[in-house]
Amino acid sequence: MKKDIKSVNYGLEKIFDGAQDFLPLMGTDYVELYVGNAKQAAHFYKSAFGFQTYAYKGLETGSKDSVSYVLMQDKIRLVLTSPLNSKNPINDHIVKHGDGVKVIALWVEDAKKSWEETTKRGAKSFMEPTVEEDEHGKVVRSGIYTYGETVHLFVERKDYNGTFLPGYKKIKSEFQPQPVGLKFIDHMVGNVGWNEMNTWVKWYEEVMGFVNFLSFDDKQIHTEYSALMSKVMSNGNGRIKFPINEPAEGKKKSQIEEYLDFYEGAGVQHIAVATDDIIKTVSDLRSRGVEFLSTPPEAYYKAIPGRLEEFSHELREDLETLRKLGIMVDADEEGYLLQIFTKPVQDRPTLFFEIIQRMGARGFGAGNFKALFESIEREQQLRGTL
Ligand code: TYF
Ligand code: FE
Repeated sequence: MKKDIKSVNYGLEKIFDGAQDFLPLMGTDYVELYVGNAKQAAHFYKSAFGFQTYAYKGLETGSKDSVSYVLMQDKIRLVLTSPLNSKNPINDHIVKHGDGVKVIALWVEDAKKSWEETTKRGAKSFMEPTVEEDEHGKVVRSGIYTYGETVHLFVERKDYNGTFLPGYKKIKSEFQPQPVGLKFIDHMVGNVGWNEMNTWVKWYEEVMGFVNFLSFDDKQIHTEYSALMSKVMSNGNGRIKFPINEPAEGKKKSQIEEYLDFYEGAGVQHIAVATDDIIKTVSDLRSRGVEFLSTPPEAYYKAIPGRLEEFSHELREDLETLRKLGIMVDADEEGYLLQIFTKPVQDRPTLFFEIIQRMGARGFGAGNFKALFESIEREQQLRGTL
């Protein structure tokens, strides 16, 4: 496995090397989840994950059909949306998928051009370029479908200085739990159906101008029981990274298959959020009741000093503290990374979160895949889905 990491071609040179990026992305603008009860979900993300109340639309602001709570933590904006009556099509999304990510919104300079460039390359339109205005200026948004019923919105806000988007009002809450140190979205992972990974890799290449940044096949990603394949897509400046997973044949049911069964199709599997103090972040999250996958065995932690030594990296954190918190460590020649995964954050075993701290490494924790998947399989066992 170490050999594979060493031989990695990060691929971004392709875009930097002369070619014009037809879809310049400045970052993730927001992530919107469709949920059954946005008010309660907002409370959970505030009290457990340390998000702060930021903006709102609902009956009080004249929004008769849906309600949205916008939460913020450093650069991360999370929108939680619920329908207010049975006629709203958001219901169909929730009935089919349960709570989950509907929108990955990307921050762009020109939303109209983003829509034109992507639809002319084959993207299916979700929303034609639309201008929304209020006394603070205007926002232009447009959107395209990606895998499953998930969409990418392009958000142009250079002529806007209001709170979030027109139609939302800024709100303050008496209840403001302290942030836990989540900084920005590092990557968001999609699970797609059997043999569909390469279709979506090609789609991100052709439609969005992304490059295949890293790949893992089922020979690398497997346990005794199950397997999966994964390819990481990145935009030109590396700010947007979307790994795409597909299930692979194993002795038992892959976690990707379990996801597809319960989400009833392709969708976002996990949101990885970056912190620069994972020990504090994970300690806080644990004390607030966030549940993480079971911790790797003793033998896993015994092997870490060797892994780091192989690449001549010095671990700045105390290994015993990392072990107690269940934080995993992976290394490559550029540096190391620290990561941990929550259990699913809703009743269906679908969406979960990853907390990641990069100490130079640009990978995705390939050295941890085995320990991680064994931990996921212990959960699958309990659910009777392995
Ligand atoms: O994003 C990644 O690739 C890592 C590892 O089902 C990973 O976080 C890959 C597949 C998966 C869970 C985590
Ligand atoms: Fe990840």
